[in-house]
Amino acid sequence: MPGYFISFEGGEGVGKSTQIARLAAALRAEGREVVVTFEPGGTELGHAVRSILLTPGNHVTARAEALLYAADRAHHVETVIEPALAAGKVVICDRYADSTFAYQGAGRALDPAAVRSVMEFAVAGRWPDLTLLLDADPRVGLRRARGDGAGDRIEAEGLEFHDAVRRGFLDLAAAEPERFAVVDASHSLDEVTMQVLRAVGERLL
Ligand code: Z5A
Repeated sequence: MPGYFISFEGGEGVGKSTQIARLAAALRAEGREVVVTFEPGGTELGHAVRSILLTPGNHVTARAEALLYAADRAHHVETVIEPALAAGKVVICDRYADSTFAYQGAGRALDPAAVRSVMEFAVAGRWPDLTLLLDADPRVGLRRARGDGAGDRIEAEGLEFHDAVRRGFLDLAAAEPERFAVVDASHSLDEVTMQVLRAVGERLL
């Protein structure tokens, strides 16, 4: 069976990790080999980069931030994603290049062409076969993700930032409807799972 690459995207607390675990279980029950991974941090190097990027109080400029996410991704693609796809596995990745377009491009207002060129270099031609965008008002997601706390360095940004990120994701989905499936993540966990399974079932052979 050929490998298949699925990414999950969306704002904080939209339910990506929960839905990924459910999708992986459903695919394994059908006999598929599944690798679940994430960014930033799906490798040893990524773990170190993640800690720089998300520790509250760290000063990281916007361009440096984009490049650190890109470095994590380049290493992750080459050492985890490509080998798993070559072995015919389904790879499910919690966040990928679209997060950089949305957070650093739209959220930090970096030059979109520059961000795209860095992303092309980082992913080396590997784009997801399917991207599930879990979409919800940031107020819903942040409440779920933060609980009572202030969250990590990026969660702690204001609502204006998270609204721009959401618009960024929706613009990406509108520009590439053949790759994206947009799921309304404001519904209950089970309803969201049904939408996810339907979208994957329609595309994954
Ligand atoms: N970032 C970036 O800026 N640029 C990049 O290129 C990349 C990332 C790759 C990574 O954070 C941060 O890095 C992220 C973007 C930035 N910004 N922040 N912060 P992360 O990996 O630590 O976290 P995250 O990806 O934002 O995910 P999350 O906050 O952990 O949430 P989630 O995985 O989407 O949700 P969850 O853990 O499945 O659910 C959260 C809670 O909500 C949990 O208690 C669930 O039970 C509950 N939940 C989920 N769905 C529902 C529904 N439908 N109803 C009710 N309750 C629900």
